[in-house]
Amino acid sequence: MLSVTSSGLARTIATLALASVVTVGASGCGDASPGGSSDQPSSGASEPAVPVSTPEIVAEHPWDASSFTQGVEMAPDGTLVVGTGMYGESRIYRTTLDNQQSDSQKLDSEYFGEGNTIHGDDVWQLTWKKGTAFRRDLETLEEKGTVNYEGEGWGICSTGEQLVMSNGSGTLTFRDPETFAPTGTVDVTLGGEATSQLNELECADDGSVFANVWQTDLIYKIDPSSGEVTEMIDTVDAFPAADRPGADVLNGIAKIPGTDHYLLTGKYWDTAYEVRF
Ligand SMILES: [Ca+2]
Repeated sequence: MLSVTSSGLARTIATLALASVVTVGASGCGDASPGGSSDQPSSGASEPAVPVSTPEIVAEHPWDASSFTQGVEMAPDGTLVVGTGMYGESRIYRTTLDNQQSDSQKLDSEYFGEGNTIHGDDVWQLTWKKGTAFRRDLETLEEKGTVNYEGEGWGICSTGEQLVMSNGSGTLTFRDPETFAPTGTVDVTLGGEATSQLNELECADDGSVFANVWQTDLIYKIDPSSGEVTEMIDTVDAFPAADRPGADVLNGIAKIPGTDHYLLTGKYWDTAYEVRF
């Protein structure tokens, strides 16, 4: 997870992923009306397909380019809770859309921070390989306790009733939001094929789960009851890698409550893009 991905590789992977599931391009879908998505691409006889859309950028916000962004979620008060990675640099902090930061809590150097989510008055923050999740107070982000889990921690979101967690594979794990105990799993599939490297997550109001796909410019919209990817959002043209030299991959998705907008950013990005899908 440490490698800095070249934009070329990301584009190639994204292109391959798209080519494998659609038979026509997504061009012409960029002007989709708010909340709308692209038309279903026509499908070949044996080619599975899901709709592909491109995000419409409605605003740009400053982002801390020193943040190896691993998780982003907007709190009810409109502030953002941001978790970052890298050994010795991992932390969690609160920020405004104007990048006014507060409540920064550093992780011990043995931990590589990963995704985070808000559930009630708690924030859950994952770590990559330690099998440790931090439970924090939403108001202060101070640690309230820890729990252990099996495997790696990548991304997490709360549906309000349960937690959904990724671990670098194509399988999502559901967890009890109070105890963090696993309650089930679902294998995520795209056109019937297995997926992998699901990363930062966001639980949407309609019950679907969005997932960044690590090392690509793609976001999957997932039906967590079936595991099926129902739509792909291709950001390659919206956020050209050439516009952010030195930055790493897309990794950060947060809904803006009360709107149909989402915030998208990435590792070492200096901008968070407010978009509609
Ligand atoms: Ca998120």
